[in-house]
Formats: sequence, C-alpha cells, structure tokens
Amino acid sequence: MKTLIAAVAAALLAGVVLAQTALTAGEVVKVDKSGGKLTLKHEELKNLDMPAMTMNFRVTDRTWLDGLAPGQKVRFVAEKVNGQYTVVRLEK
Ligand SMILES: [Cu+2]
Repeated sequence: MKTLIAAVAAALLAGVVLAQTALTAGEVVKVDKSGGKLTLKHEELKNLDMPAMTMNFRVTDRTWLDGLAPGQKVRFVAEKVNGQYTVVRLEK
C-alpha cells in the first residue's frame, strides 16, 4: 500500500512538473522524417539549462514531422529521454 501511494504521489508530481514546463519558441531548420529527427533553432531551454542555439532533437512522435518545413515557427517542450534530447511536445 505504501508503495502504491508513493507511486501515485510520484506520478502526480511528474505531471505537475511537466505541466509547469513552459513552451519554448523555435524555428524549424531541418526535418529528418526517416530518422525521426528535427533540427531546431531554439531559444533558451530553462528546464535543460541550455542557452539558445541550433541543434538536433529526437521526437516522441514521428507524425509530428509531417507537414513541417524549414523556416516554420513552432513552440515546443524538450526533455532528456534515455540520454537524448527529445521533443516531447510540439505546437505548430
Ligand atoms: Cu540546444
């Protein structure tokens, strides 16, 4: 029972942290559909302690890459998943 309560509490906390992670502005530089990767010129990512730069990200869902084109402005949330910077939320 204690384990269950701890698990529920952890899940709730994770949800709160995720909800508080603000969207960051970015511009699409390159789309790699087959590789499931996206190059973004992004503003500061506070949750990753990262300054503005242009870099590669993996994406949680490759279908997000459909219809994306270089020069397009997006808003996104990135996290480190299994050691790789990954876009976990994308708004076009
Ligand atoms: Cu970066």
